[in-house]
Amino acid sequence: MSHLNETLMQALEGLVGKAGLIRDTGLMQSYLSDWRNAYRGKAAVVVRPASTQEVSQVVRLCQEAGVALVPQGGNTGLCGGSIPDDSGTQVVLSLTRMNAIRAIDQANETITVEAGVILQRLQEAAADVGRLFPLSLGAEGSCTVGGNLATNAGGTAVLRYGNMRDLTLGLEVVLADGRIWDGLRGLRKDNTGYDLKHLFIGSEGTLGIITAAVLKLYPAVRSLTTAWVALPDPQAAVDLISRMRSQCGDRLTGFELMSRQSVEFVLQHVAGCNDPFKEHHPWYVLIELSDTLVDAALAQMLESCLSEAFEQGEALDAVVASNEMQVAALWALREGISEAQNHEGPSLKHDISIPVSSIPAFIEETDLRLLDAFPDVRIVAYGHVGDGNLHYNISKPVGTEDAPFKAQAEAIMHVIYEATVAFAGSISAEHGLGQAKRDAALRYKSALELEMMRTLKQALDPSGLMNPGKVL
Ligand code: FAD
Ligand code: 2HG
Ligand code: ZN
Repeated sequence: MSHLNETLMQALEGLVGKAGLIRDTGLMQSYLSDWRNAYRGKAAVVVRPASTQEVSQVVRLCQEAGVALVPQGGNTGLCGGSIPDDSGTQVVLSLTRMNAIRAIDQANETITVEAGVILQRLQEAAADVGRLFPLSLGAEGSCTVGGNLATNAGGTAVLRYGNMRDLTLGLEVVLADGRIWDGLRGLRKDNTGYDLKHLFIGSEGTLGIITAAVLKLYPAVRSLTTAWVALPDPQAAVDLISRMRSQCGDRLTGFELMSRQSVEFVLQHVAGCNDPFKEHHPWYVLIELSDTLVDAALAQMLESCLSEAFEQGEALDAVVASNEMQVAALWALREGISEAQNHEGPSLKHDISIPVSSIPAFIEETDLRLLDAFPDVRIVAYGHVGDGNLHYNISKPVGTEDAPFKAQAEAIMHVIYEATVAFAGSISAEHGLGQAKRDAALRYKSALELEMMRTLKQALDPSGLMNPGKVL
């Protein structure tokens, strides 16, 4: 049963029409839990406006009624940021009907898109005009530009192109009081005071609703070389990426590290994936070199780096993909890890970042501490090593029940986050805080940083109705 007063419900329906309102509890379900089913809430209604004006009116109506809003895109976030609480009083504001590509300016190398555009569609629209939109992540078939912006998403191409913040020139935002801020400027230089767009990027829906963005385009990739390399340890990955960066420069566009355990899960659970090597190795990296030139001699460059790596003992074995199918097969081994880990029961996700140089020591020390305190848990460590970003995830010991493992989640997290902070790292590299890491952030961010964040929240959302309970 809905907890929203009928007058507000009627007003919302009058605004967005029947097609834009979901009241049926059954139809609402996919908006109320996340991809892993780790977070579940209730909502009074799901509203799906189709234009910025409609978003503005929805926000105004909810403000007047004192009703909280939870913005949602593709609902692929990993921290429960898009999931309402269990009061049943909140309104889920889904942006998925706002899915127009508004403009492409080829000379300015920009594309203007609405918040509900699926990332993959944005990549395709860029490709259609011979350009690249470089943000790339496993959920790209269902996550939206609004969610990418609100979480400042990273992914596998940050090494070369940066994260969503780096790819954004302008924003259109509906503020908490319903006013529309038109900041859709396609300027690479604009020093007219505070750069307001950066407040909303990474704010996880707690400061306003992002409705559209002007994003940067890059030249299309015309040559590509992809390799899967076995390594003895994480130090070899750090040495190899350093070698490759200095020899290949910007052509190094992907460098993903995976432990054997991570790959093992994919081989077990993701259909069609095969081990490229006969022997098991402790660590692997997936390397991608790309260039805008058709004939960029990438294969020779890779071969030269790898032969030095073999000489130095950094690499143990390597395969280079020789066609598109093989490239896809190697990426499937990497991108399948999240899904595969779901098949092994509840997973504890720790999306941490530390300086790249500290990765080997972090892994060695944290593995030891963790296994000392929690023998038999399975460490599923992988990530975007060039960004210093590890997904240091934990799966329960084989053959055990979920409940005792879940009861240890806090203590396990404590070991990992204490180590992260000891290595001058961050407890959230690319997934945000949502509801999952809010309390941890309160512990690990400085009092002054929290005070400045609260000041901004108070200034932009004085009644606290924008995604309450998330981030702060
Ligand atoms: P949602 O999950 O719907 O929302 C995420 C947050 O943004 C919520 O707080 C929500 O309230 C807010 N929000 C959504 N839309 C708006 C809006 N228009 N205005 C204001 N706030 C809004 N993330 C990475 O960074 N790198 C990865 O490599 C990566 N890989 C992933 C792989 C898989 C298999 C999965 C399931 C997720 C992965 N993610 C990754 C996490 C997730 O996909 C990204 O965070 C993505 O950017 C979220 O987009 P979304 O549209 O699904 O947002
Ligand atoms: C990735 O890099 C994503 O694959 C997901 O950021 C990480 O599921 C995870 O923990
Ligand atoms: Zn990631």
